[in-house]
Amino acid sequence: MIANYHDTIAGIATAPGEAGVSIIRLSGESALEVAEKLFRSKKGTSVAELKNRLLTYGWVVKEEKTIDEALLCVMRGPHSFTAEDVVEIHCHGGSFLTRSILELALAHGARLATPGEFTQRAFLNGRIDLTQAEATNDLIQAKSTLGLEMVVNQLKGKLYQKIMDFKEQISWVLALVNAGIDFPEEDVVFSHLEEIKSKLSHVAVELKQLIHSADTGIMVREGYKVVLVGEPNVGKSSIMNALLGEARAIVTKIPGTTRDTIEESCIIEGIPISLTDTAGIRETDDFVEKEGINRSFSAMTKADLILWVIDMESPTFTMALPEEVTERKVPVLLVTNKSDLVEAVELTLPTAIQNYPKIAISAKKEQEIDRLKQKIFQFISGKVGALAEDTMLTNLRQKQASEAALLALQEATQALEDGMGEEFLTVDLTQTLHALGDIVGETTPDDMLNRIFSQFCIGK
Ligand SMILES: Nc1nc2c(ncn2[C@@H]2O[C@H](COP(=O)(O)OP(=O)(O)OP(=O)(O)O)[C@@H](O)[C@H]2O)c(=O)[nH]1
Ligand SMILES: [Mg+2]
Repeated sequence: MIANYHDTIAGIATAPGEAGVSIIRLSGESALEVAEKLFRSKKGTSVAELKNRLLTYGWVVKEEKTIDEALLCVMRGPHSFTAEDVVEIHCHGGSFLTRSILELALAHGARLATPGEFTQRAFLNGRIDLTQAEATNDLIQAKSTLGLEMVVNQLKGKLYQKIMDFKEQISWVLALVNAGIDFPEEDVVFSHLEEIKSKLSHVAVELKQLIHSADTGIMVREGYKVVLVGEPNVGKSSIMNALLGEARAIVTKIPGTTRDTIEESCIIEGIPISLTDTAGIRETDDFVEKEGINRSFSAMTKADLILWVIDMESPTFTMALPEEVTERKVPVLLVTNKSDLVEAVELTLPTAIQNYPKIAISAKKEQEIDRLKQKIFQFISGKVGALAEDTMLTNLRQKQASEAALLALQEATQALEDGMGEEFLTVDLTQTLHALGDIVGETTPDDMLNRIFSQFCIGK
């Protein structure tokens, strides 16, 4: 994809399906030429003469036959999204029509854009860094207001600036160390020791904070995973429905109703939640149910919070959490359900689960559902404390590159403290710079870049 990025690409920028308007986007050296062949402005002005960023009314033509009425916009590089010449054709939104116009553009010399290729070009042409490119995609997929705010900060280049600031400080130290190698008689490193130490420790502290922010960033971007588990018939599906405010999962009085995991999204206090209902856990010979129960356990291992549902009217305690979950210390909230059927809401619980926080509700009567939501939010709010900061890491890739940078930086600091030679310091500092470059995409290998952009939607 990177090798031939000077050709002209075309893609449908709007969502597939019927719509009022669709947009076909062209980008590359011959974008205007391709547009010239398929568009006739009402006034007869050629595409090459059209002013930048103005919509021009006209018709899309195929072999001089009009196939649509359209508006065309020219954005000449470098002042465009990709920094190349870009043309947008705003046509009517029929899916056949939109595809026909795209095919026309391809017939006139454009190549079909791969997913994310427009953004990839913006990145390759230096208009945005990798974190901004990722933010562009995240913006499209944002699930909540909070997620949007976070991504907009990244889109504005706040993370990029922070990383660039780190790089500047490390480069300054590296320059001194190199000077020390070139002029050994002056002992440059020793005479700047305090300043060097303070710069390295400052960057290390800030990097640690950033790494710490990643869990929150990823959670806000992807959603906080809440999983409903428990024995059959305790009311898991009823709680799922009450939290969603719709009858999404099947509820019956027959134990073993839910066979497969069901995942849905909802928002609690601005945080996107991914809610999973699971098959009730019990010993069974039924092959299908067994498979469902395996899935229940697998959902538990991915949970950020487990809602362990217990039937207050006839409590049984044969279920146990898998080791993986207890080892990972996944928070558990005991939800004692069917409070409408019992007089006293106090339950005698086995010692193993006694200390988990609990809440009594009635899913059927929709009692205490708001309080359950608040409780869920309390679990999350410990994590979203870091949201006050405006710069966060938002995906695993950024987190891993930051961890690599921190590790190399810690090694540099250690080398300095151990009085190792400048050559050792140079290696560690260069590695730190390399890992920092990875975060913003400066040193990211091509195959990794291709993988990142291929996850984008087509036309972006
Ligand atoms: N009285 C009362 N009945 C409830 C309550 N919650 C659920 N039920 C009833 O309990 C039965 C089982 O509810 P479900 O939501 O299907 O239970 P489940 O845990 O999803 O069951 P499985 O899918 O079989 O594991 C149904 O008859 C519900 O109407 C409640 O709060 N009060
Ligand atoms: Mg169920």
